[in-house]
Amino acid sequence: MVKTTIKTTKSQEIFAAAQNLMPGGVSSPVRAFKSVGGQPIVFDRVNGAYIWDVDGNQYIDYVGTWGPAICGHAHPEVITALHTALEKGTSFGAPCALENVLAEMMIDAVPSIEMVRFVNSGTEACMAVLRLMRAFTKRDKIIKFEGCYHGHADMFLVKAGSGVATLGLPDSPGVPKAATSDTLTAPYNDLEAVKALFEENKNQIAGVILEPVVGNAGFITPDAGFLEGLRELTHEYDALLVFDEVMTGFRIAYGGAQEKFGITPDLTTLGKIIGGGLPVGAYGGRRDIMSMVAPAGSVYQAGTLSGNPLAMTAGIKTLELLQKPGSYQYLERITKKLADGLLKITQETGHAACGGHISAMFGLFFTAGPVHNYEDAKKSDTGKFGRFHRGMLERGIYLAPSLFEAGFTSLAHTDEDIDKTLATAKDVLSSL
Ligand code: HOZ
Repeated sequence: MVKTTIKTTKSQEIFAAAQNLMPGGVSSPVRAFKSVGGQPIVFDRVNGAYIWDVDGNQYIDYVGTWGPAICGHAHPEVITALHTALEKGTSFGAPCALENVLAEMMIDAVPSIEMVRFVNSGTEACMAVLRLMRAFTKRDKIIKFEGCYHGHADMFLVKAGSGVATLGLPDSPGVPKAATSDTLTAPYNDLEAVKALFEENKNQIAGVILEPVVGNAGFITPDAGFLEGLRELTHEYDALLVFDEVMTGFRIAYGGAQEKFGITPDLTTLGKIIGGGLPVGAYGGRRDIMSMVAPAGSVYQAGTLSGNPLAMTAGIKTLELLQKPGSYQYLERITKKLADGLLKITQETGHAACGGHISAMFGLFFTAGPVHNYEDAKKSDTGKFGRFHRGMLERGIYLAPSLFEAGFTSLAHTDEDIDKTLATAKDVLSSL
């Protein structure tokens, strides 16, 4: 481990106390830094592209609270809108006009969405969509891909990405065999494997769910024809296609991966950006399928805080900011500069690496690659990534503390931030 050079006394004290209060000292596993080594940082505040820890150290942030902060943290227009909404209270637990506004914005933006239901997290959205897939098709089996992460519901904890991959966990204890017996898996980007599963399980598969661009096994893009092939196969076998766009929605294009790649799934899950930094999730899709959700139909799903006025407000304002002309051109330009720059530096400093970006999402693997799936991603040098992560952190750059998480940029990241990040990467990679 690289010796700590920044002062992190308060972080250490707070994190040590947290160990006795919360499992592993955290509210979600990846942030415990288990796979990168070293002391996790305890944060105090965020603004724009920056994040400050409790010891007063400032970092350029490429985590963006795991995706929602695409306009930059604490955007003044989001904060002002939230202040106004806050005056009216924090939760109604009843219909609220803001839900209509955000729902209409999502229906206008995302090709597959004709109706939408708000929930409180991406996990909840994926749990609900699975029930709906099964109810609509009257079939129980589903296909997911190795390394894709669809939240922590039992049925999806099979070869899952994100924290499960980060910690190298086997499928989780506490998940009954029965809960996952209908979850079939295939390697990402492998259409033949998907076809074989459909053949072996004729008339039993409700549908295929995937991250159309993977962000939870590192950043992995779909090969040419993969998404098209899935659309054709799901049509051929009368199954549904579901895009989990919790990460990619409103990030890799305003209309998400389905707009970017021109493939329209039957159903879509969303989260992160649509809540502008407040807890939110949503699922939506074809009107005939969504009409089955209670109380319009009989597929039950509910939530006390769903459609919360604060989350709706932050989401609406965030989408309005993203609609401004030039937003996605800017995100593409600065993220390309960062991703291309990082690759060039790895070459110059003699480290085998591969990676890339789409719009405001990027990744870097320490393997010559190419990385088409989770097995390829696992070939990346974990130890080197840990040393790289620590070196960057100690020089003021905060990257996701896991090889198996994508990186995120925002409208607040400047050319200066990218230049500083690249100069720092050169310094760190030269020393590894
Ligand atoms: N699952 C999220 C990232 N893909 C959150 C990770 C964490 O905070 O532990």
